[in-house]
Amino acid sequence: MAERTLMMIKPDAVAQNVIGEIIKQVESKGFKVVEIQMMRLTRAQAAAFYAVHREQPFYNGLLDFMTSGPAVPVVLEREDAVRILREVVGTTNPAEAAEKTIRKAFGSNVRENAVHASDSPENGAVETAFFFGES
Ligand code: 3AN
Repeated sequence: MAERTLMMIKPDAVAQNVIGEIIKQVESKGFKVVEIQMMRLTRAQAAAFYAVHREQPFYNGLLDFMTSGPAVPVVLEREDAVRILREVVGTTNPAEAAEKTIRKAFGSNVRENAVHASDSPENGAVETAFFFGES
C-alpha cells in the first residue's frame, strides 16, 4: 500500500541550486510528489520541528542553520516510502553515506546534510501535518 513520508530540502541544498536535482532523484526511485512548498522556517518552527533534539549540544547550531535560508518541505508517496527514502538519502554523516545517495552527493557535514527524511511512518504523518495540515 502506498505510504507517505516527509522530505525537507534544507537551506544548504537550496543554496547549491539542487532542488530540481534532488526531486529528480527521488522521482526516479518511484516516489510521487504529492505536496511541496518553499519557505523560510521561523526559529519557533525549527525549534518545534527538531524538539526531540532540544537537549543535544548541536541543537542551537541546528536551529541557526535551518533558519539561515529557505527550505523546501515535500510530501512523497510510494510503497514503503519511509524506509526507501532513508536509503536514497543516506546516513546522517555525508562522509559515511553510500555512493549515489543524496547526502553523499550534496551534503557537506553532519549538520549541513542537504535533506531531512522522516524516520518512521508515525513521524512521517506528524511532520506532514506540521507543514501541510491534516488534509
Ligand atoms: P537524521 O536526519 O539522519 O535522521 P537526526 O534526526 O539524528 O539525523 O538529526 C537531525 C538533524 O540534526 C540532522 N539532519 C543534522 O542536520 C543535525 N545533526 C545531527 N547530528 C548532528 C551533530 N552531531 N552535529 C551537528 N548537527 C547534527
